[in-house]
Amino acid sequence: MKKLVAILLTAVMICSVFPAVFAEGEVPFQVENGGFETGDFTGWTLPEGWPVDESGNPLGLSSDTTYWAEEMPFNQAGNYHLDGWATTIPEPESWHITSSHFVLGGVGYITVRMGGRTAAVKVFKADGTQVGLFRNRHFKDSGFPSVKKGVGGSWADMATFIIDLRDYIGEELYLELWDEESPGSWAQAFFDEVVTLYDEIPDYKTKVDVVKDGNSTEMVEIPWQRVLNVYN
Ligand SMILES: [Ca+2]
Ligand SMILES: [Ca+2]
Repeated sequence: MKKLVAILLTAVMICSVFPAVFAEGEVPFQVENGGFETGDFTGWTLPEGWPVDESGNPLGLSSDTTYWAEEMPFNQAGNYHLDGWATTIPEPESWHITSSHFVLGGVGYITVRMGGRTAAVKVFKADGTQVGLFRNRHFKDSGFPSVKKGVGGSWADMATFIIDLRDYIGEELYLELWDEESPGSWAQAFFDEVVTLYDEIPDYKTKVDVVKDGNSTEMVEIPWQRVLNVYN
């Protein structure tokens, strides 16, 4: 009996650590390679003409956790993120990449880390109908080099944004990660950790990412935040 209980407990633990990532059909609940942890663009579609290195590999992924002499934090998750600078695409220009298709499961919320003034996430139905536009509203060019809330600003550091897609639960969707065209400085975008399946609504009021502050050894919090749909 004890053994049976132990087996059942183990099964429950495995299920909670590794939630089902495949829908009933072929299309999974989670976008492929949402955190770029393959170290390449597996699962993502790049536009024609995207810059490549001398071996023909697309540019744009970085494993740097900080930038500049002040060691500003990117708030990268894992070992890689998508880095606008690393694409080598000139700053005044716009770019985007397209995710694999997913079926929106769970509670209908997704999260994306984004930084840079012109970062945005667009959401589409499988037939190409756009249903969402969610812009980074974390960018703030003051208080350099601190990213501490209420004291510093936000530049290439990514915050985790919670996107409410409950209207589309059960539907097949895909995302585009955008560096939107815009005049002026900091027309850059940085992305990581696209998660499209949650079994519980992430509590954006309490969740934070913790990073080492710019030019400091102090650990500071980057709060998760809700981002509203501005597509119409
Ligand atoms: Ca990552
Ligand atoms: Ca740009």
